[in-house]
This record gives sequence, C-alpha cells and structure tokens, in this order.
Amino acid sequence: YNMPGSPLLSMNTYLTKQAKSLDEDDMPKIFNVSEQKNRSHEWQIVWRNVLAFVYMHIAALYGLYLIFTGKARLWTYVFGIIFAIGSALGVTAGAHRLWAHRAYKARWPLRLFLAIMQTMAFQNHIYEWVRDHRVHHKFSETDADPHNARRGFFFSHMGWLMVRKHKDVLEKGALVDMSDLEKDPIVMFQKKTYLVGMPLLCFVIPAMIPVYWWGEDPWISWYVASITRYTVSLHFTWLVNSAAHIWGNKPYDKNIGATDHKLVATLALGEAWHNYHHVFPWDYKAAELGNYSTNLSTGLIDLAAKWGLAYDLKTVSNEMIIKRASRTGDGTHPSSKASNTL
Ligand code: ST9
Ligand code: ZN
Ligand code: ZN
Repeated sequence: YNMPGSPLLSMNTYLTKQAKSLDEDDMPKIFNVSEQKNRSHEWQIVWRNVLAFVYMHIAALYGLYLIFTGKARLWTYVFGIIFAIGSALGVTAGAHRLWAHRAYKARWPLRLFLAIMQTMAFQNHIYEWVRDHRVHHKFSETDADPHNARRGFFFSHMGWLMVRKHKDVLEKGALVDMSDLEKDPIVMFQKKTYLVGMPLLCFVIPAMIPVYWWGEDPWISWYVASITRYTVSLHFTWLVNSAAHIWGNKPYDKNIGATDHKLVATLALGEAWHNYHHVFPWDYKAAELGNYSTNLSTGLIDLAAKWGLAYDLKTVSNEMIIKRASRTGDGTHPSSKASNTL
C-alpha cells in the first residue's frame, strides 16, 4: 500500500519529519531556554541582607511613628533632614556625576568632602557603587545590568540587593574600565577603610550628635536620625532605578526604558531626569529641564565651580538636545510640536 505518492506515505513522512524536528530542534531548545531561565533568573537569596532589610524596615516604621507623633525634638528633625540631604549629595554629585560619569573635575578638598558625605549614605563604597553604575549604563536593561528593570519593580528597586548577581553582571562587568578610580587616592582610601568609616558615619555619629548636642533620648535618636533617615534616603535613591525606569516621559529617546520623572527627580536631588541622563550621561546637570529645586545636586556643583573647587563642567548644547528629541523622542519635549499643541 505504500506506493510512492500515496497519502499514507506522505502522512508517514510528515509525522517522521515532525517527530524529527521536535527531537532535534525544538526539544533541546525548549529545554535550554527553561534551563537557562532557571539558572540565570534564579533568586539565590542572601539571607543576611534580607534579615538586615527586614530589621531596617520594622525599625523605620517605628521611627516614622516617633516622627509623626512628635516624640523627637525639633533639632533632631532638622538634623535628620540636613544629614539626609548631605549624604545624598555625596552620592549624586560625588559617586554619580563626578566618579561614575566624570561629568566634571573636582579639586581634592571637594573630592574629600564628597567622599565623606558618600560614606554617610552607605550605598556601598564609591568604587563598588561606580562599578555597578557603569555596568548599569553600558548594559542597561539586560541581564548584565545589576538592577535590570525588565525583572520588575521589586527587583530593580531593592530585590537586586538581596540576591547573588546574575553571571552576566560579573562577566560583562569585568570589561568596564575602573583604572581612573584606582588612581584616585581618596576613593581607594575610602574603599580600604569602609568597614570602619561607614558604620561610624552612617549610623553611630548621627545617632550620637542629637544626644550630646541637644539632649535627645538615645533610643529616639537611633530610630529617627539613624535608621529612619537612612531607610527613607535609600527608597528615594532606589526609585531612580525602579520608577524612573518604568513610569514617566521619554522626551529624548522613546526606545530606552529610562524615563523623566519629576517627583522622583525632586526627591533624588535631580537624579530622575533619567531619560535625559541615559541619552547624555556626561552632562554634569544630569538634566535639561527643571531648576535647582528639582536638581539640588546641580546647585552644589555650580556653587563649587564658583569657588573654584569644580571645573571642566561638561554639558550638552541646546541644538544637539533638540535634534535628538525630534529624532528619537516620544513627543513630550517642550520643543516638539506634539507637546506644544497639547
Ligand atoms: C544601595 C546602592 O542601595 C544603590 C545604588 C543606586 C544607584 C542609583 C543610580 C541612579 C542615579 C543616582 C541616584 C542617587 C539618588 C540619591 C538621592 C537620595 C535622597 N562589575 O557584589 P558581589 C564581581 S547599597 C564587575 O559580592 P554577589 C567582583 O569581582 C545598600 N564585577 O556579588 C566582585 O568581587 P570584588 C546597602 C562585579 O556575591 C564579585 O563579583 N548595601 C560587579 O553576587 C562579588 O561581588 C547593601 O545592601 C560589577 N558590577 O552579591 C549591600 N559586581 O567586589 C549589597 C560584582 O571583590 N551588596 N562583581 O571585586 C551585597 O550584599 C552583594 O553585592 C549582593 C550580591 C548580595 C547584592
Ligand atoms: Zn538608569
Ligand atoms: Zn548615571
């Protein structure tokens, strides 16, 4: 019955072909994909960090309760806010714009000042912060991005700090040049002494100042000026990696994940004009729009430049910005017709 050309034979060949293609092509692919997925996106939880974050958040909720029920002294509030802003500037004007992006140059007294403030912020030492951040820019929203926003809000916000890094982060991260930081004695000194400097500057000293200077209760000082101040600052920072990679406008490049988010920009002292920043990372203002109220970090750098402590400030011409916005923007840039007619 199996005459060439008979329907049965063609059915046979069809089935064999199907089975073969499943065996040899599809099946291994299916297995590979899921295997790879499991291997690469597996959450290898680091319990030490999870426990630390759980303690921090319970303590910060208690601290917020102390704050909102008016249990702390007025000066403790003022001090907490000033300390939070100072430490944030060490991250934004220091680790971020100066060291990660080389958007301007700074004389050593300013570098020392920024390194001390960055230590107060405990967001890892400058060298580690910069390495992760350079990798974030270079391999944005891929597995090599340490806080890859494609893995969702929680992962990019804080989840990435509670699991082992994806192998691509380590492999591709190794390609990033860090030799400029290795030549900066202030950065290397901070790295070497971080395990002593950080706990003192981020937790012990800010808890002691209110006690010794205006007689704050040590218990309240610890929860308000240390833990809550630190936890809230971290969330404001983390929003740049989560919210400003998920929600907001894309005036300069609609094809990337990073967005301009005015509220987060204000809270993060100018660091969530993030669509702009990913397109023009060398601009010391990290923004085109907004002013000092939505970009306090630019205010500090401008002041330092006035005093001769910062120099070679890099920026981008209006012409270049408008050209780029009209070529790749989403139409929300002030120069675009779409937004003018809105
Ligand atoms: C924090 C950082 O919160 C926040 C950063 C935010 C960034 C925001 C950016 C936006 C702009 C700025 C906005 C500022 C706004 C401020 C406003 C505030 C009001 N490349 O890491 P390990 C290699 S920190 C190349 O241990 P594991 C390297 O060889 C919070 N290589 O990986 C390394 O060895 P070594 C407090 C890399 O084991 C080795 O791998 N800190 C790279 O997977 C091992 O590295 C914490 O919570 C790379 N990028 O562990 C601690 N990375 O270092 C969190 C690694 O010797 N960290 N390698 O050279 C950890 O516990 C661990 O890193 C881990 C991963 C568990 C997360
Ligand atoms: Zn980003
Ligand atoms: Zn950046």
